[in-house]
Amino acid sequence: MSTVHDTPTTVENPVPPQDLSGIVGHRFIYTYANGWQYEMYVKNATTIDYRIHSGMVGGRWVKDQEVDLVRLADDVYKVSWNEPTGTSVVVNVLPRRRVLHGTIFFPQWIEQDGGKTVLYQNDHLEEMRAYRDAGPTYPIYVVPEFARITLFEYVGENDESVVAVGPADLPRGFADRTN
Ligand code: FER
Repeated sequence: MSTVHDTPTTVENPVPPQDLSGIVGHRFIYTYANGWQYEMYVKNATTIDYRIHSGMVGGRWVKDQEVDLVRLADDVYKVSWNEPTGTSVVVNVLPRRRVLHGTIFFPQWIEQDGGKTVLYQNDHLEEMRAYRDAGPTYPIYVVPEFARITLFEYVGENDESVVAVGPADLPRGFADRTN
């Protein structure tokens, strides 16, 4: 997490310094402007675990989702991925500012019946891919929202105990803890 200014980028080298230590190994909980509450654990530079505490698909949880994670600038990270359900997600995270912006791109079958994805996805991967392939996919339901990060903490990399149970099986008030 460099605090000095980065060297300007060029056409020949458009990639800014990729120090991901300000987000890798961290867990954060955030509430979108539409009221949906999410928790993300950046397990390592290519993998997240997450739980959805409330909202359209509240109760859903996922481990070992492969993502693309980059640092755009000081305190600005972007996480992008595509789910086995067909949903695509792009999340911009500004940890020190406690600002986050997510854009979720839901296929139409989830807008129509999101409950089919409210489960521990890892036990249903083939089922989710079958729903994805059956559709309907279009029109995509795009949900772009800002969120406030209410908890941001370092818990270490590759710790399978950080996200180990579903949202319903957490201690009462777990997602309300702030720092
Ligand atoms: C997020 C927005 C959406 C997020 C995950 C999703 C972990 C996943 C959506 C889905 O597949 O249902 O901020 O963070």
